[in-house]
Amino acid sequence: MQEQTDAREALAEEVRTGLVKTPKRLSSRFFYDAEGSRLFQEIMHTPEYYLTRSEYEILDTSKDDLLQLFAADNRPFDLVELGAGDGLKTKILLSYFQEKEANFTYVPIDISQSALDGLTADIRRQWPDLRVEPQHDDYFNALDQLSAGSDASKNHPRLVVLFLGSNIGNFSRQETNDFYSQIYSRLRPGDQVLTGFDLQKHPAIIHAAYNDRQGLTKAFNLNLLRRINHDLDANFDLSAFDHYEMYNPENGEARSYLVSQKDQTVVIPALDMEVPFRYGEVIHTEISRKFTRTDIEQLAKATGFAVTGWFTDCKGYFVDVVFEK
Ligand code: AVI
Repeated sequence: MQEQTDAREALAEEVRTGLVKTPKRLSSRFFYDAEGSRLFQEIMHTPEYYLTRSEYEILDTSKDDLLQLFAADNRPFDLVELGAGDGLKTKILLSYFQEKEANFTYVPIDISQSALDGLTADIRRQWPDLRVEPQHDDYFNALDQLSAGSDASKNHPRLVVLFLGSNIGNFSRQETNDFYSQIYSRLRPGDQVLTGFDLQKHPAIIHAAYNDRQGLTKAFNLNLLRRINHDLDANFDLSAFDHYEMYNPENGEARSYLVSQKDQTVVIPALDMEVPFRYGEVIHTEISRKFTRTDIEQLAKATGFAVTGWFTDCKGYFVDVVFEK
Protein backbone atom coordinates (compact mmCIF):
# COMPACT_ATOMS: atom_id res chain seq x y z
CA MET A 1 0.00 0.00 0.00
CA GLN A 2 2.80 2.39 0.97
CA GLU A 3 4.59 1.31 -2.20
CA GLN A 4 1.55 2.41 -4.24
CA THR A 5 1.29 5.77 -2.47
CA ASP A 6 5.00 6.43 -3.05
CA ALA A 7 4.69 5.49 -6.72
CA ARG A 8 1.71 7.81 -7.15
CA GLU A 9 3.58 10.67 -5.44
CA ALA A 10 6.62 10.16 -7.65
CA LEU A 11 4.42 10.13 -10.77
CA ALA A 12 2.63 13.30 -9.63
CA GLU A 13 5.99 15.07 -9.20
CA GLU A 14 7.16 13.90 -12.63
CA VAL A 15 3.98 15.15 -14.31
CA ARG A 16 4.01 18.44 -12.40
CA THR A 17 7.57 19.24 -13.48
CA GLY A 18 7.83 17.36 -16.80
CA LEU A 19 4.76 18.72 -18.58
CA VAL A 20 5.75 22.36 -18.07
CA LYS A 21 9.18 21.84 -19.67
CA THR A 22 9.98 22.69 -23.28
CA PRO A 23 10.04 20.15 -24.82
CA LYS A 24 7.68 18.25 -22.53
CA ARG A 25 9.25 15.28 -20.80
CA LEU A 26 8.11 12.23 -18.80
CA SER A 27 10.59 9.56 -17.70
CA SER A 28 10.33 5.97 -18.90
CA ARG A 29 10.78 4.97 -15.24
CA PHE A 30 7.01 5.41 -15.01
CA PHE A 31 6.19 2.95 -17.81
CA TYR A 32 6.19 -0.02 -15.47
CA ASP A 33 2.84 -0.29 -13.73
CA ALA A 34 1.17 -3.72 -13.99
CA GLU A 35 -0.06 -3.08 -17.54
CA GLY A 36 3.23 -1.52 -18.66
CA SER A 37 5.18 -4.51 -17.30
CA ARG A 38 2.80 -6.87 -19.08
CA LEU A 39 3.23 -4.98 -22.37
CA PHE A 40 7.01 -5.02 -22.01
CA GLN A 41 6.89 -8.81 -21.59
CA GLU A 42 4.97 -8.97 -24.88
CA ILE A 43 7.39 -6.62 -26.64
CA MET A 44 10.22 -9.00 -25.70
CA HIS A 45 8.53 -11.68 -27.78
CA THR A 46 8.01 -9.58 -30.92
CA PRO A 47 10.12 -10.51 -33.96
CA GLU A 48 11.55 -6.98 -34.10
CA TYR A 49 12.76 -6.76 -30.48
CA TYR A 50 16.00 -8.73 -30.92
CA LEU A 51 17.58 -7.61 -27.60
CA THR A 52 16.09 -10.31 -25.38
CA ARG A 53 16.83 -13.16 -27.77
CA SER A 54 20.40 -11.95 -28.28
CA GLU A 55 21.08 -11.77 -24.56
CA TYR A 56 19.42 -15.11 -23.95
CA GLU A 57 21.76 -16.67 -26.51
CA ILE A 58 24.79 -15.01 -24.91
CA LEU A 59 23.98 -16.22 -21.42
CA ASP A 60 23.31 -19.70 -22.68
CA THR A 61 26.50 -20.01 -24.71
CA SER A 62 28.71 -18.22 -22.16
CA LYS A 63 27.39 -19.59 -18.87
CA ASP A 64 30.46 -21.75 -18.29
CA ASP A 65 32.92 -18.91 -19.02
CA LEU A 66 30.89 -16.66 -16.74
CA LEU A 67 31.01 -19.21 -13.95
CA GLN A 68 34.81 -19.42 -14.30
CA LEU A 69 35.03 -15.65 -13.85
CA PHE A 70 32.50 -15.36 -11.01
CA ALA A 71 33.94 -18.28 -9.04
CA ALA A 72 37.62 -17.51 -9.76
CA ASP A 73 39.99 -18.70 -7.00
CA ASN A 74 37.19 -20.91 -5.72
CA ARG A 75 35.63 -18.03 -3.86
CA PRO A 76 31.93 -18.19 -3.04
CA PHE A 77 29.95 -15.38 -4.62
CA ASP A 78 26.74 -13.41 -4.18
CA LEU A 79 24.92 -12.99 -7.49
CA VAL A 80 23.26 -9.64 -6.89
CA GLU A 81 20.67 -8.79 -9.55
CA LEU A 82 19.53 -5.18 -9.90
CA GLY A 83 15.89 -4.92 -11.00
CA ALA A 84 15.37 -8.65 -11.25
CA GLY A 85 11.90 -8.57 -12.88
CA ASP A 86 10.80 -12.10 -13.73
CA GLY A 87 14.43 -13.31 -13.81
CA LEU A 88 13.84 -15.28 -17.02
CA LYS A 89 17.35 -14.78 -18.40
CA THR A 90 19.00 -15.09 -15.01
CA LYS A 91 17.44 -18.53 -14.64
CA ILE A 92 19.78 -19.78 -17.37
CA LEU A 93 22.67 -18.93 -15.06
CA LEU A 94 20.97 -20.14 -11.88
CA SER A 95 20.15 -23.48 -13.44
CA TYR A 96 23.68 -24.02 -14.74
CA PHE A 97 25.40 -22.83 -11.57
CA GLN A 98 23.22 -25.18 -9.53
CA GLU A 99 24.02 -28.07 -11.83
CA LYS A 100 27.74 -27.34 -11.37
CA GLU A 101 27.26 -27.11 -7.59
CA ALA A 102 28.69 -23.60 -7.52
CA ASN A 103 28.93 -22.00 -4.09
CA PHE A 104 26.75 -18.92 -4.49
CA THR A 105 23.72 -17.04 -3.16
CA TYR A 106 21.22 -15.33 -5.45
CA VAL A 107 20.30 -11.84 -4.20
CA PRO A 108 17.58 -10.27 -6.35
CA ILE A 109 17.03 -6.58 -5.58
CA ASP A 110 13.86 -4.78 -6.61
CA ILE A 111 11.76 -1.88 -5.38
CA SER A 112 8.63 -3.87 -6.17
CA GLN A 113 7.78 -6.25 -3.34
CA SER A 114 5.28 -8.16 -5.48
CA ALA A 115 7.85 -8.73 -8.27
CA LEU A 116 10.33 -10.02 -5.67
CA ASP A 117 7.79 -12.28 -3.97
CA GLY A 118 6.77 -13.83 -7.28
CA LEU A 119 10.36 -14.40 -8.38
CA THR A 120 11.48 -15.83 -5.01
CA ALA A 121 8.56 -18.25 -4.79
CA ASP A 122 9.20 -19.36 -8.32
CA ILE A 123 12.90 -20.00 -7.72
CA ARG A 124 12.28 -21.84 -4.45
CA ARG A 125 9.80 -24.07 -6.25
CA GLN A 126 12.23 -24.80 -9.08
CA TRP A 127 15.45 -25.15 -7.05
CA PRO A 128 14.61 -25.77 -3.37
CA ASP A 129 18.35 -25.99 -2.51
CA LEU A 130 19.34 -22.68 -4.05
CA ARG A 131 20.12 -19.95 -1.50
CA VAL A 132 17.96 -16.91 -2.34
CA GLU A 133 18.09 -13.73 -0.26
CA PRO A 134 15.74 -11.17 -1.85
CA GLN A 135 16.26 -7.52 -0.89
CA HIS A 136 13.33 -5.15 -1.16
CA ASP A 137 15.20 -1.90 -1.51
CA ASP A 138 16.72 0.78 -3.65
CA TYR A 139 19.79 -0.62 -5.52
CA PHE A 140 22.40 1.44 -3.72
CA ASN A 141 20.98 0.91 -0.22
CA ALA A 142 20.97 -2.81 -0.84
CA LEU A 143 24.55 -2.74 -2.14
CA ASP A 144 25.58 -0.72 0.91
CA GLN A 145 24.16 -3.41 3.15
CA LEU A 146 25.84 -6.21 1.22
CA SER A 147 29.27 -4.60 1.15
CA ALA A 148 29.01 -3.56 4.82
CA GLY A 149 28.11 -7.15 5.73
CA SER A 150 31.17 -8.39 3.90
CA ASP A 151 33.49 -6.14 5.96
CA ALA A 152 32.87 -8.24 9.02
CA SER A 153 34.55 -11.38 7.76
CA LYS A 154 37.75 -11.93 5.83
CA ASN A 155 36.21 -14.68 3.77
CA HIS A 156 33.45 -12.52 2.41
CA PRO A 157 31.85 -13.73 -0.80
CA ARG A 158 32.73 -11.91 -4.00
CA LEU A 159 29.92 -9.61 -5.09
CA VAL A 160 28.85 -10.15 -8.69
CA VAL A 161 26.34 -7.48 -9.70
CA LEU A 162 24.03 -8.26 -12.64
CA PHE A 163 22.45 -5.47 -14.63
CA LEU A 164 20.99 -7.19 -17.66
CA GLY A 165 18.59 -6.49 -20.50
CA SER A 166 20.07 -3.18 -21.71
CA ASN A 167 18.46 -1.42 -18.76
CA ILE A 168 21.59 0.71 -18.75
CA GLY A 169 20.49 2.10 -22.13
CA ASN A 170 17.60 3.90 -20.44
CA PHE A 171 20.05 6.14 -18.53
CA SER A 172 21.53 9.37 -19.87
CA ARG A 173 25.31 9.56 -20.34
CA GLN A 174 25.74 11.36 -17.05
CA GLU A 175 23.46 8.94 -15.18
CA THR A 176 25.42 6.01 -16.66
CA ASN A 177 28.75 7.34 -15.40
CA ASP A 178 27.29 8.18 -11.99
CA PHE A 179 25.73 4.73 -11.74
CA TYR A 180 29.04 2.86 -12.27
CA SER A 181 30.92 5.26 -10.00
CA GLN A 182 28.33 4.64 -7.28
CA ILE A 183 28.62 0.89 -7.72
CA TYR A 184 32.42 1.06 -7.78
CA SER A 185 32.50 2.87 -4.45
CA ARG A 186 30.48 0.05 -2.87
CA LEU A 187 32.58 -2.86 -4.19
CA ARG A 188 35.84 -4.42 -3.03
CA PRO A 189 38.75 -5.36 -5.27
CA GLY A 190 37.86 -8.54 -7.17
CA ASP A 191 34.11 -7.83 -7.16
CA GLN A 192 32.48 -7.80 -10.59
CA VAL A 193 29.61 -6.29 -12.57
CA LEU A 194 27.97 -8.03 -15.54
CA THR A 195 26.04 -5.59 -17.75
CA GLY A 196 23.98 -6.19 -20.89
CA PHE A 197 24.65 -3.45 -23.48
CA ASP A 198 22.85 -3.16 -26.80
CA LEU A 199 25.40 -2.45 -29.54
CA GLN A 200 25.15 0.01 -32.43
CA LYS A 201 24.19 -1.73 -35.67
CA HIS A 202 22.27 -1.01 -38.89
CA PRO A 203 19.95 1.84 -37.85
CA ALA A 204 16.95 0.18 -39.54
CA ILE A 205 17.24 -2.84 -37.21
CA ILE A 206 17.20 -0.60 -34.15
CA HIS A 207 14.42 1.57 -35.50
CA ALA A 208 12.23 -1.50 -36.13
CA ALA A 209 12.82 -2.83 -32.60
CA TYR A 210 11.03 0.25 -31.23
CA ASN A 211 8.32 0.26 -33.93
CA ASP A 212 6.97 -3.28 -33.93
CA ARG A 213 4.27 -4.06 -36.45
CA GLN A 214 1.81 -5.30 -33.84
CA GLY A 215 1.85 -1.85 -32.25
CA LEU A 216 2.91 -3.13 -28.83
CA THR A 217 5.59 -0.47 -28.40
CA LYS A 218 3.01 2.15 -29.27
CA ALA A 219 0.63 0.72 -26.66
CA PHE A 220 3.52 0.59 -24.14
CA ASN A 221 4.31 4.27 -24.71
CA LEU A 222 0.64 5.35 -24.64
CA ASN A 223 0.12 3.33 -21.46
CA LEU A 224 1.96 6.09 -19.63
CA LEU A 225 -0.93 8.46 -20.43
CA ARG A 226 -3.46 5.82 -19.38
CA ARG A 227 -1.57 5.48 -16.09
CA ILE A 228 -1.67 9.25 -15.54
CA ASN A 229 -5.42 9.21 -16.23
CA HIS A 230 -5.88 6.37 -13.77
CA ASP A 231 -3.53 7.51 -10.98
CA LEU A 232 -3.97 11.28 -11.25
CA ASP A 233 -7.48 11.50 -12.63
CA ALA A 234 -6.32 13.22 -15.82
CA ASN A 235 -8.30 13.24 -19.09
CA PHE A 236 -5.73 12.36 -21.77
CA ASP A 237 -7.57 11.16 -24.88
CA LEU A 238 -5.30 8.29 -25.92
CA SER A 239 -6.63 8.32 -29.48
CA ALA A 240 -5.39 11.91 -29.86
CA PHE A 241 -1.73 10.90 -29.26
CA ASP A 242 0.60 8.81 -31.41
CA HIS A 243 3.90 6.99 -30.85
CA TYR A 244 7.00 8.24 -32.67
CA GLU A 245 10.47 6.72 -32.52
CA MET A 246 13.68 8.29 -33.75
CA TYR A 247 17.07 6.59 -33.89
CA ASN A 248 20.13 8.76 -34.39
CA PRO A 249 23.04 6.60 -35.59
CA GLU A 250 25.45 9.49 -35.00
CA ASN A 251 25.11 9.29 -31.23
CA GLY A 252 23.47 5.86 -30.72
CA GLU A 253 20.33 7.30 -29.12
CA ALA A 254 16.88 5.85 -29.81
CA ARG A 255 14.25 8.24 -28.48
CA SER A 256 10.54 7.64 -28.00
CA TYR A 257 7.98 10.39 -28.14
CA LEU A 258 4.24 10.79 -27.74
CA VAL A 259 2.87 13.17 -30.38
CA SER A 260 -0.23 15.29 -29.99
CA GLN A 261 -2.39 14.78 -33.08
CA LYS A 262 -4.31 18.04 -32.63
CA ASP A 263 -4.43 21.25 -30.62
CA GLN A 264 -5.84 20.20 -27.27
CA THR A 265 -5.81 20.90 -23.54
CA VAL A 266 -5.50 18.13 -20.99
CA VAL A 267 -6.88 18.64 -17.50
CA ILE A 268 -5.27 17.05 -14.43
CA PRO A 269 -7.48 18.02 -11.48
CA ALA A 270 -5.39 16.13 -8.88
CA LEU A 271 -2.50 18.50 -9.68
CA ASP A 272 -4.64 21.51 -10.43
CA MET A 273 -3.07 21.61 -13.91
CA GLU A 274 -4.21 22.36 -17.42
CA VAL A 275 -1.70 21.33 -20.05
CA PRO A 276 -2.02 22.79 -23.56
CA PHE A 277 -0.68 20.84 -26.57
CA ARG A 278 -0.15 22.13 -30.09
CA TYR A 279 -0.77 19.87 -33.07
CA GLY A 280 2.51 17.96 -33.56
CA GLU A 281 3.90 18.80 -30.13
CA VAL A 282 5.78 15.95 -28.45
CA ILE A 283 6.41 14.52 -24.99
CA HIS A 284 9.83 12.86 -24.85
CA THR A 285 9.33 9.65 -22.88
CA GLU A 286 12.33 7.36 -23.33
CA ILE A 287 15.93 7.14 -24.34
CA SER A 288 17.40 3.73 -25.27
CA ARG A 289 21.13 4.16 -25.85
CA LYS A 290 23.13 1.89 -28.12
CA PHE A 291 26.85 1.51 -27.50
CA THR A 292 30.12 0.97 -29.35
CA ARG A 293 32.96 -1.08 -27.92
CA THR A 294 34.88 2.13 -27.41
CA ASP A 295 31.98 3.67 -25.43
CA ILE A 296 31.97 0.67 -23.10
CA GLU A 297 35.74 0.58 -22.65
CA GLN A 298 35.79 4.31 -21.93
CA LEU A 299 32.96 3.93 -19.42
CA ALA A 300 34.92 1.23 -17.56
CA LYS A 301 38.07 3.34 -17.56
CA ALA A 302 36.31 6.52 -16.46
CA THR A 303 34.71 4.78 -13.48
CA GLY A 304 37.75 2.76 -12.36
CA PHE A 305 36.86 -0.71 -13.66
CA ALA A 306 38.83 -3.18 -15.80
CA VAL A 307 37.00 -5.05 -18.58
CA THR A 308 37.59 -8.76 -17.90
CA GLY A 309 34.90 -10.47 -19.99
CA TRP A 310 33.24 -9.70 -23.34
CA PHE A 311 30.51 -12.00 -24.68
CA THR A 312 28.46 -11.35 -27.82
CA ASP A 313 25.73 -13.21 -29.70
CA CYS A 314 26.42 -14.74 -33.13
CA LYS A 315 25.08 -11.66 -34.94
CA GLY A 316 27.12 -9.25 -32.83
CA TYR A 317 23.98 -7.31 -31.88
CA PHE A 318 24.37 -7.33 -28.10
CA VAL A 319 27.14 -7.77 -25.55
CA ASP A 320 27.33 -8.88 -21.93
CA VAL A 321 30.41 -7.33 -20.37
CA VAL A 322 32.20 -8.13 -17.12
CA PHE A 323 33.76 -5.17 -15.29
CA GLU A 324 36.03 -5.94 -12.35
CA LYS A 325 37.17 -3.65 -9.56
C1 AVI B 1 13.71 -1.90 -20.44
N1 AVI B 1 14.42 -1.33 -21.60
C2 AVI B 1 15.77 -1.86 -21.69
C3 AVI B 1 13.69 -1.39 -22.87
C4 AVI B 1 14.52 -0.73 -24.00
O1 AVI B 1 14.81 -1.42 -24.98
O2 AVI B 1 14.90 0.43 -23.85
C5 AVI B 1 12.33 -0.72 -22.77
C6 AVI B 1 11.62 -0.64 -24.10
N2 AVI B 1 11.16 0.45 -24.64
C7 AVI B 1 10.55 0.19 -25.77
N3 AVI B 1 10.69 -1.09 -26.02
C8 AVI B 1 11.33 -1.64 -24.97
